[in-house]
Amino acid sequence: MAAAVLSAFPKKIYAEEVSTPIVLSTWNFGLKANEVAWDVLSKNGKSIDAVENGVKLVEADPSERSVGYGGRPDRDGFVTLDACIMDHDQNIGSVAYLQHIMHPISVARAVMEKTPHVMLVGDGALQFALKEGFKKENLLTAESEKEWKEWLKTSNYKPIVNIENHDTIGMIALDMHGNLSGACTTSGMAFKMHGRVGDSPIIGAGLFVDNEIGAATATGHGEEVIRIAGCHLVVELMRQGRTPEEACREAVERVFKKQQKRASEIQVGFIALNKAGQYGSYCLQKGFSYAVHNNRGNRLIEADSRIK
Ligand code: SD4
Repeated sequence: MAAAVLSAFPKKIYAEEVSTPIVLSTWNFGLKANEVAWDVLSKNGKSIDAVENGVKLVEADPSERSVGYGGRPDRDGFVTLDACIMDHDQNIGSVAYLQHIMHPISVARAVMEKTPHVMLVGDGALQFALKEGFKKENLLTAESEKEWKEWLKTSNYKPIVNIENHDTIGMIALDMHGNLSGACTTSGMAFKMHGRVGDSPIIGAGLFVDNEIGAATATGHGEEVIRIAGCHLVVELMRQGRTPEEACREAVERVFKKQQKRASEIQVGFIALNKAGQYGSYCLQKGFSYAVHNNRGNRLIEADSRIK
């Protein structure tokens, strides 16, 4: 790695043993997503391909009920998806409130690579996806429909903290070329208002990458992540010399300070990776895990939390 890049970090960071390539992703399902990403990274592949392929596994899995196919619908029974992607060159692409497409992350990548824009939403995003050859599909599974009908009996919107230990998948990776990329994809909060968009497709909120410094991605209550421009904040804190964990902790602390009265009802979790390959995480509520894969293997780590 170039000395110029390393000199941006305090000595204690790069003096530690670091191992690259490396990939990190949110929640328990990050373990299987990391395997796919690792396949790309370990063969000298690009981080942008690693993160796209990694999260696609989860998007296509109907048993994962908070991302892509099989995701829980909004209050009106529509599965609406949010996703974004960012590479080492500050190329960005995003889709929000997209319906009927199994892989919103790949549509986001197509927005990044094939349009003069950075974000497409709703019907425009769908039309673009269809033009690009993506297939129109029904993403509402019988299980999610059943759960939605049950929910309609009370229609009480009360997001559950750490729902089944897997929520949005956010993935950040550093490849053998020293390049960082990230991807983030979700079906959003279950039974949200129709038209609601969370943090996950918003560059700077649910995901941010600066190839000179590091990358971060978020999970949890998107409204709270957007309020503090979460992932941009985490990367900027790393720029100021914080370790990835310190940066995540400071961002979570900002959420906590402003939301103390309802802090026990919300979750926010960040994972971060710096240019030197050092990583870390922090969350508001206990129970958030993330997966890390490097040359030493793939493992799940429980993030430290503000509320114990
Ligand atoms: C959202 N951040 O739509 C996503 C969902 C999530 O835990 O991660 N929930 O707000």
